[in-house]
Amino acid sequence: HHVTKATEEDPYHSRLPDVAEIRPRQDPVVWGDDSEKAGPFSRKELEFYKTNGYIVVEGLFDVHEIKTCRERFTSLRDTFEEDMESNKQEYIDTGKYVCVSEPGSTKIKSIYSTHKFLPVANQLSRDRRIAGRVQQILDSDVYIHHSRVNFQQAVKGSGFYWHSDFETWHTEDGMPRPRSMSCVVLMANNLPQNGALMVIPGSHKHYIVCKGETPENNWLGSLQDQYTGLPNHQALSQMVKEGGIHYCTGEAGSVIFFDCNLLHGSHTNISPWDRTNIFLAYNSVDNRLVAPFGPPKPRPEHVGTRDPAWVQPIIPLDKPTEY
Ligand code: 6CS
Ligand code: FE
Repeated sequence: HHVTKATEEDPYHSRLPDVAEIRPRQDPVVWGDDSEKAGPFSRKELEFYKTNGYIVVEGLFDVHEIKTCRERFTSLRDTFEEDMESNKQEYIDTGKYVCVSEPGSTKIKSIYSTHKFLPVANQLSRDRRIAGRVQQILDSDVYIHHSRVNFQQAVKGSGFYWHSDFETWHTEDGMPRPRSMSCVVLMANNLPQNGALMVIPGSHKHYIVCKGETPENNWLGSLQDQYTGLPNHQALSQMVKEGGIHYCTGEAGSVIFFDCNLLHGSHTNISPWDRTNIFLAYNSVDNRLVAPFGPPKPRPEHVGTRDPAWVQPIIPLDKPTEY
């Protein structure tokens, strides 16, 4: 009976041994008072975001800015890839960056925490074109929950199965409410052919309680390939029946903004074109992490920051100097 009690107290409780269900979302998507919303997003764009759970803004960054950022990211990747290959590792923690390979390979899938140590990434995370829009949607000051450069490399990129980020962030990181969102800055053209992000429009209005307890130290493997906290076939069918599946395609320089509880995924990149993106997860300062709602031990700093220095409000940057 402890199990029933936990779900009643926590509207977003997930990963019990025997509960799989779809619950209504208990919180807003666009926060604050609609009538007073001024900012970079128009009313119409906010309405689209509220209904669909995502929006793509084309050409938010120009080609020169993106080229500079992409070169920095790929040279960082190439440095670590040499280490991965020579040491036959699938995981590198330098004390600053954390690099994760594709499952069963030494090709780099993601590099975490670039916003903390790489100047271009730090400025991107604070750029007003992004941070101003995030503040508008979340109606508060914000900080970065985690960041990663996702390399969906040509031929080798493996993608991710359908999931809600918030399901993991709530259960494993102790994020109280879905007052959080992500921005994906496209560093290469994203096409269906090279594994563009897929979303299920409208799915963010439902909370899918996933069956199955979280294994110990789940986080490590889950960054390569997620097996826990996944919607079952029935939930997936229902969400797709209601909202369909949309490819968030766009040219380099476009930005995808999406709600933390939107179901999304991507498939294998067997094309000859790299798909390089930076993923920035923002959280409201009024929604900082507490103890995890699932397993007792929270995930490490690079996936859910608790460092007092990094949970401070971002001050939007108007004139980036690094790109
Ligand atoms: O680990 C995270 O925080 C994010 N990444 C994955 C693969 N799943 C959960 C969440 O989206
Ligand atoms: Fe995700």
